[in-house]
Amino acid sequence: MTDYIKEVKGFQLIDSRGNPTVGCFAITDGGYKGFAIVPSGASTGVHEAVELRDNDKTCFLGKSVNMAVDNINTEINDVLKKEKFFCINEIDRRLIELDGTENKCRLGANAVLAVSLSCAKALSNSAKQPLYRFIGGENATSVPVPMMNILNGGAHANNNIDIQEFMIVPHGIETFKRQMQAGCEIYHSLGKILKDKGLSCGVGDEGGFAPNLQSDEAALECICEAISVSGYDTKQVGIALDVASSEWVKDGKYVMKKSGKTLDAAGLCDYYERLIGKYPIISIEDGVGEDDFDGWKILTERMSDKIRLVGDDLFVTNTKRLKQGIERKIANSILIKLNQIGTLSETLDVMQLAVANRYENIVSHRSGESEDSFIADLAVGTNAPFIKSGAPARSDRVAKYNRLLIIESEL
Ligand code: 2PG
Ligand code: MG
Repeated sequence: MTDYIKEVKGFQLIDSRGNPTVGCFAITDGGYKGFAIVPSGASTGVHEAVELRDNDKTCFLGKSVNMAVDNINTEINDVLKKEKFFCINEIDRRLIELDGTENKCRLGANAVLAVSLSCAKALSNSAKQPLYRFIGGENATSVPVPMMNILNGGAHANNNIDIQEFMIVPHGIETFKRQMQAGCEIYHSLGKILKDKGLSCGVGDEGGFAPNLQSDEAALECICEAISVSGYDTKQVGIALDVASSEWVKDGKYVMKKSGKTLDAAGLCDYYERLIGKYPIISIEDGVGEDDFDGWKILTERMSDKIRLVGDDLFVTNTKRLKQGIERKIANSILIKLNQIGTLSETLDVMQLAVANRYENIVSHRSGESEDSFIADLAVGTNAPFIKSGAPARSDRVAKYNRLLIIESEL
């Protein structure tokens, strides 16, 4: 590659929740551009890379990101301008060095990631390659199955449901195009079922419905009904849950605030086993808390031969955390979120480590998103078997699915 990054320029933009976020333009010497907007989580893991916010209560309720944007426009831009970078690994390595902290809190993981992703896009444009090819080369051949979040609870919705995400997974249907069709049809069926019951059809942060229901199990009942009235069976369409239980941890127990239940890790596993026996659940994410390694051991020993056990807050897209998990033989899948670690290269490293150890990669959006569809190309570039990007509705969510529809037609 002969082209190099000439300049980066940061902006404060707005995310899908109405909060400020960081956007960045990168321009190569040859005039090719790349643009990226970083996402932001609500149920963030304590071990994630840190996004820099101004904490000025008079501005966007403390959430403005002017310092992160300034870091791009001064320190980072100065370095990139002075030292010519032709390749994304080198850029990421230099950004990590420049930040100098373990969790990117000095420059801000939001600043660092915006630069990393926009530079990757600029270099891929310069190489005249689609982004997924730039990431994965000729090996990038498969489109992931979508995990579509059609009912929201937990920290993502103002309702009485404790489980954060109820996702439908059309894993028994061929082609992404048909999988999306099934997702949309089931989403609308669910909306109708809720409406007919006189329940709210308002949505949560990720576009899924957010009704008040009798229980979390009632949500599963409604979803199964929606799958069936849409003409699909449970071999074609399964269910994935992100229980996001790190949010429930209190004094060594799991307190489901909304329903008022308190359980220990073994009790939670009993609960999940009962649900798995009754519903077509194929995957549970963050079944126990991010630092509850004993709980993860129980969960893994009891359920890893039956379903996917996904570590999100547990692994935070971090090679060191995944290595610990591999050594302890806990979980069997990993959620991949670029902003948990802060650069493209580190994300690719952890995905490789996962594959080498037979953990499945599930590429993921954040609950605060934008029109940026980078993760669609990331999933194809790495042949990830799954992507979760929220409901098959709302532009911030479908931007990724639409990109995958286009990529599938190219492949
Ligand atoms: C999760 C994500 C995305 P958040 O927990 O998996 O669905 O939520 O971005 O709020 O951490
Ligand atoms: Mg999660």
